[in-house]
Amino acid sequence: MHRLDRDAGVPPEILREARAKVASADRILALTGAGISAESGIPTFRGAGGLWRDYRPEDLATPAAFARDPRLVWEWYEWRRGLVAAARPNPGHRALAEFSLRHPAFTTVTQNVDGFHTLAGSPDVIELHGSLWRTRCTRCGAEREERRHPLPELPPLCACGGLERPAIVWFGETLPPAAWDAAETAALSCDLILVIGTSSVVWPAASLVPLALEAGAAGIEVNPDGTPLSESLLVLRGRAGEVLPALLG
Ligand code: BJW
Ligand code: ZN
Repeated sequence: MHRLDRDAGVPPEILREARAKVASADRILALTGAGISAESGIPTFRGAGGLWRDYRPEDLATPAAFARDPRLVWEWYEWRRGLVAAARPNPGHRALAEFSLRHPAFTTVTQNVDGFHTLAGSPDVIELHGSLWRTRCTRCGAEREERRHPLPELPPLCACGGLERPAIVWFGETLPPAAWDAAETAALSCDLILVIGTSSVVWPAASLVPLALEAGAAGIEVNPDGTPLSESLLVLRGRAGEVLPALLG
């Protein structure tokens, strides 16, 4: 039996059952959310200590908010870019990266914008909600990588003179079509979906889970709290940084 059983805080028989599902699955899809970066010190969106407790999300993460006050929205993103720049991937990200390098039929789909999966070494990460490290021009649409922090000017300007925005998917916006297509294809063809550190309330990302289950996949949830999808998944109730090394190691 795996040595990390007790450390992960998950009942050994549940962990055994979950490890058997991993061992028997050919194609695995991991869908991650803010909870996997919590142990890196990055606040999640919802729940205690949630990022938006002092800010209403609709004041910041919508196209209308940006049109009204681009500087305020950029200041919020600059704060978050600083938090992420000073933090590092944790054992949860690393367990996924190490496992996916050993299993080529492993796909990582993330709702996170922090880039930690790639930094931990996961190949070909599908970013559904964009990245803190890219900007898009609101005039000409040009996207570019921007890793500097702090930014020399707020809001940043494109070479065309247009205002740049974070290349992040805000409420009411559609997901990047190529990323969504790849995620949907992976969901429809996987044998096992791992649902890690997400409250599973934001759509369409959360819809990947029923899509995979209805196509015949098994499902495992890694989360210290319950979610609307917990009932249809094998639940490993614990923190990703502890559970994932025990599950995938
Ligand atoms: C741990 C842990 C540890 C803690 N280990 N776990 C009604 C009204 C208006 C809109 C809608 C509506 N109903 C549906 C919609 C659509 C909307 C939506 O889903 N809203 C819901 C909130 C209701 N969706 C959209 O608008 C999407 N677009 C769309 O639908 O387009 C079609 C359309 C077009 C035109 C009109 C209408 C529709 C776009 C969604 C974009 C989401 N963007 C955000 C913010 C981006 C800004 C930014 O990052 O700066 O993405 S929202 C925010 O939530 C962020 C996240 O990626 C996303 C998901 O959150 P996540 O990752 O699940 O985090 P949390 O905090 O919710 O949960 C953390 C979990 O971790 C918890 O469960 C903890 O227990 C757990 N945890 N510690 C493991 N150590
Ligand atoms: Zn431009």
